[in-house]
Amino acid sequence: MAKVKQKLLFRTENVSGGRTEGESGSFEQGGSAKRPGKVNRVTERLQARRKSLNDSLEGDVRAFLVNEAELHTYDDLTKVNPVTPTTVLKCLQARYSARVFYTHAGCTLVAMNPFQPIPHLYSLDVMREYHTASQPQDFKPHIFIVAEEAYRNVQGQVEPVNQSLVVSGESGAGKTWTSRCLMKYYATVAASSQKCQHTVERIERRVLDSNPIMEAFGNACTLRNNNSSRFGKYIQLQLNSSQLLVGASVQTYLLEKTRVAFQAPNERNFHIFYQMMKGATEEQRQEWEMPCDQKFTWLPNAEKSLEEDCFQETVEAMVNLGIDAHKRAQIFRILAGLLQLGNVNFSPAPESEPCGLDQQSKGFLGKTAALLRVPADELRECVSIRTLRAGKQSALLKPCSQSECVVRRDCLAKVIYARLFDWLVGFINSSMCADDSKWCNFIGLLDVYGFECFLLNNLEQLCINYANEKLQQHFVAHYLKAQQEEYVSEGLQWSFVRYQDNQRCLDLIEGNPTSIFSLLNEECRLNRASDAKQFRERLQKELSDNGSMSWDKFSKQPHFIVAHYAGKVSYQIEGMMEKNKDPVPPELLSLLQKSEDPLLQSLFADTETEGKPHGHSKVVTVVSKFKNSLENLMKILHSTTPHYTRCIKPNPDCKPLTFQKEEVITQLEACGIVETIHISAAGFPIRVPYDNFIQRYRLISNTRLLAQGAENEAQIALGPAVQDILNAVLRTKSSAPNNNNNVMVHCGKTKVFLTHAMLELLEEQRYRVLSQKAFSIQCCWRRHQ
Ligand code: AD9
Ligand code: MG
Repeated sequence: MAKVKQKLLFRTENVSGGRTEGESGSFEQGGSAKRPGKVNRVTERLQARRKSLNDSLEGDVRAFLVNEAELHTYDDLTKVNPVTPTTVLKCLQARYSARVFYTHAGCTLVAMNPFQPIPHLYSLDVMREYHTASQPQDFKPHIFIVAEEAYRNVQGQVEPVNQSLVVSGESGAGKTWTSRCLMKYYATVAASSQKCQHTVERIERRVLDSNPIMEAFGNACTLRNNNSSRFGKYIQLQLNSSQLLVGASVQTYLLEKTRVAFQAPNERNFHIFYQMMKGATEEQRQEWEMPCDQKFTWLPNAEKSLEEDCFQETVEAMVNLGIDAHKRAQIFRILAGLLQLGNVNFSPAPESEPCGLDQQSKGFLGKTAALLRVPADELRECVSIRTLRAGKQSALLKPCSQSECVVRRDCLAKVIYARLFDWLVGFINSSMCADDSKWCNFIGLLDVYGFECFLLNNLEQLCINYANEKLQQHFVAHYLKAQQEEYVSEGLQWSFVRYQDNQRCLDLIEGNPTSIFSLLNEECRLNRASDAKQFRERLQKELSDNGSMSWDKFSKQPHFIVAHYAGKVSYQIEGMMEKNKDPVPPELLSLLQKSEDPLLQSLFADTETEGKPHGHSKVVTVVSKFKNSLENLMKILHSTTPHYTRCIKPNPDCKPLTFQKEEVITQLEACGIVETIHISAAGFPIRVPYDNFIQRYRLISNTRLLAQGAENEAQIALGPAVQDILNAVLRTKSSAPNNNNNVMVHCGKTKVFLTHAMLELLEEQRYRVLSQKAFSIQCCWRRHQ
């Protein structure tokens, strides 16, 4: 007997409910999920363990819900039962160990980065397999399923529907890699026309060749990724009525132009500079004043050898896109000029005099001027003397301090690089874009920077995280729709799911009339000296009733904290207003407009150089521009059918095939997978096929399986037995007040849908029945003694 008792106690300890405290309130009948009325000892123990159960499911309930040995076989994370961050993590880990890198998560695809080439995973044969399959969804999860689904959807059953593939994830997770993979897929499967082979081939080539160019100019080696994209990108692949790729257009977002003049320790400048330094011919070296042994301040860590340093590949791509030799020479000469500019240093001078330049700096300034085709003395004057305009005619010249000279020098480099990048994007577009009459639908690929939270965060991170909030809102709306469809197909009602949306956080950042952005813009428009403390006080006064904002009481620097869906981020206010204004001294713009280099001149041709009278300048701020471009992007996304791919970086050191749990769970949170799980938990996260359910709980009602039917008729065949069991359980708690059992269980067409609370009730009742049986056996045994 002692043995039996011990076993039963063990069972009680291991009965699990798995619901976290917060979730119980998310049901429509709020109180129903909480256990009202008399709480017996078993329930107490169950409740005490409830929180930890989510993290560590143990014993036979886990065995009943999740079969650990088979976790790697789960192709869809939402089918892991129950869906909790821990079970999802274990499933991903099991799959990663089994070298399976793609897993569905409902309507999302999770892509784990293997950090090493996986032979044959992306071969032409595999592409063909997915493309020609009658049901690609039945194949193993793969980025090609998403690609193919979007491709088939474009045709639409009723009318064609544009598609968007949104690829997100943190730096180094594999977004750009995935986007390239998708582009190759379409360039292959959408290019089979025999008739216009020549044009199609050319356009495919151009579309693919846009990648090395944009990566050379927009990517850099950072601490997180050797080939980190320093801009966001949305590329539209244009398809004609026969589903052939006939063109493409690309839109970029928020290039990190500061990198031209500032590289964090152990990071590098944009790849193109290193490519030039390593790949230049002797003749080019002479022209660019770039001997092999020349050290450039803005070219740190040049000794590091990367596969991205291939100049020849970039040049070939430029040739294929139609950038002729003359234009290429102009582009590279301008870039060489920027490198020279970085070596110009200023020495302090008395207040009434311009800063000095030593012999070396004079030399570099001269080379810069020659390469940019501007007069050297004017260049020197522009970076070291400010022109103050009091009225229309009079102008006052004021020498800049040493630090002001550095700011102006860096500003010159940044504005030239940013405009050159935009020009390149424009050129690429003109070279790839098809005539409106030639295409009718598109598949859009979005490769944007993921959520960022560093030790110090400023305007760049605020913009990036704001973009992620927007995308998350879009994703949640889309995910809920997909969930709703699943519920409806199982014959369930939908109104039970309540979830927390991120509208409040978005209102805080971009809302009208008062938000962080609006206050920031107002400060910039007032054109007064930027005062971080004053700005923080305004934020505190005007936005403190928004619960998404808080303050770091202990910080000496003026900061504010925003509670994003992916976590809290503390933003530095110091420097934020200046970054938002992003001013370019008019003297610099005038100088560049006078350049004898036609390309450089054209980059600034439309720019207004005369400053408006003090206090009335209409500043188009960084956040206004970004908000506008993001709103346009959201409009496009809303008008398309979205497909989400979440890339996950399994370890911070980019080591091949290494899975670190903490690293992964943080990203699952940041990319919204955990949020998705919470949403799914707000409904009926435990879904048990009828026969499994009956096998485990039949002893509760002594039900007999009177009817046996075909599997697809589960509801008819097994429904009464399931109902018997549920009735038996629900009878035991029918005396409880506020008890609406409808929200705890639903019988779908093939499965029973349970809340965690209902699972607890079932387990509790099962335990009671087992205890009673054990007790009867004990009595019986004693009587026979
Ligand atoms: V960043 O935000 O631009 O800094 P990404 O774009 O998310 O970042 P990227 O695509 O550049 O990351 O991937 C980083 C590296 O991971 C690549 O250079 C590859 O070496 C590696 N990678 C990514 N995905 C795969 C894959 N499916 N197979 C093999 C991969 N290697
Ligand atoms: Mg990238």
